[in-house]
Amino acid sequence: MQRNFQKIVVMGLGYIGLPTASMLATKGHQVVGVDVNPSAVDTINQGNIHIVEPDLDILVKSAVGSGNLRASLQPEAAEVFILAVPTPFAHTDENPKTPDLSYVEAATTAIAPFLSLGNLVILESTSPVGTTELIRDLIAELRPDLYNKSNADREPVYIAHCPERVLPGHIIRELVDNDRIIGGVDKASAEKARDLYKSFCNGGIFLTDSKTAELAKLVENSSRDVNIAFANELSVICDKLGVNVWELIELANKHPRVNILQPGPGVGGHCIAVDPWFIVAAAPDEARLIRAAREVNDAKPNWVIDKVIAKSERFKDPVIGCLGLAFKANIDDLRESPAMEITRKLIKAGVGRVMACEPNVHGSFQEFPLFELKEILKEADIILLLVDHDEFRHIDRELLKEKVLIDTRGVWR
Ligand code: SAJ
Repeated sequence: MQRNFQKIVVMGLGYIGLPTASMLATKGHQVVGVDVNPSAVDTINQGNIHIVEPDLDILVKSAVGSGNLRASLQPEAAEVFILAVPTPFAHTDENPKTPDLSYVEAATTAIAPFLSLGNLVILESTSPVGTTELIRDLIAELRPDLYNKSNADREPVYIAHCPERVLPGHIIRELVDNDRIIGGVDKASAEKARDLYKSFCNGGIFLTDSKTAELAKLVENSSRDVNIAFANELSVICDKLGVNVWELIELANKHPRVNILQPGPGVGGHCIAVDPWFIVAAAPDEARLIRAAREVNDAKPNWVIDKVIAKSERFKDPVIGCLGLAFKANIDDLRESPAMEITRKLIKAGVGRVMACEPNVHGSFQEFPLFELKEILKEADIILLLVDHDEFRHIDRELLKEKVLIDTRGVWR
């Protein structure tokens, strides 16, 4: 039977926090979602969303409409606290690829005054090994009263890591269906967190310690990164040898034990392009393959740019149409996007007139002008397909006949 927690505070209402908070609310929990962005808080309280993700609008509307979800700028007392805040790079001078835990620390500091014995604190953010223990230590430092010897026979503050695993574009389904790993700073913490996830998760729930859970998440994304790097390396080799990489991969994948992923313009997003570096930062001499894969994937945008420059040479005043800016198909997320990097660098290089199009970005976009697809199809000499959005898959091939095509996603193979 489902145990109802008295109140759940979710810190961070982004791509993970908002779906999780809404899902918990639709399962009958009282949820307060907290974010530092006042406009996001207002939007959510009106039952609307500030990010693009299929079906999230319906979920948020229903969660807010039921009265079980409300958004706020401030945390408050609750039984459960879920931290779903960003863990980006620190961008220090000596090492630009070290993890920045300042958002995790700020969220922990913000909830600390509201914590009571018996509360459960869950870290969902993808984090370097040791972060959950760091949260425990920070809480102990900020709230020594909770760790008094006189509390020895009372319930402790439970602390666990339950790394998010959902795929942008399929978040709502994966939130329910995916298996989850929960790592506690002790066994009781992991068990307590399991009760919460059981209330909405149909997948298996597997308990371990917090460090193993942290590394498991980093390893999942690194495994995908290494596999994409293999595909990207193949695309460069194939280009040199005059072989169609898309056909090659399709044929190689007919082998029962081969499953090569797809090449692209590089690897983007705030996860796969970031998380492997957390392993490299922790074990720089040992993580050789993981680092090499990152380097292969990070080199791909410049390789694409060189291709565009080479193709531009035959035009006096080339017009280059860049199709897509998001980091992958059918989403609006521009974070760490290779398509953005390529477009930006092409503009800076002054190769020609660059016309970019991103159908999922609505409203203001300051950095450079955006164009409608049909304008680009009319004016561009070179069409550079950077993201396999549905809109681009359905382009009438007749309209492309006279163009130079550079297809980084194999849509027009
Ligand atoms: N990509 C390729 N070729 C492929 C697959 C992906 O070039 O064959 C590129 C995409 O275009 C994109 C990047 O890789 O630029 C990452 O896209 P993705 O769809 O592989 O992954 P994300 O970043 O959207 O989500 C990943 C997922 N992790 C894994 O699949 C192991 C997701 O389950 C995680 O929850 C998410 O990272 C996260 O938040 O950590």
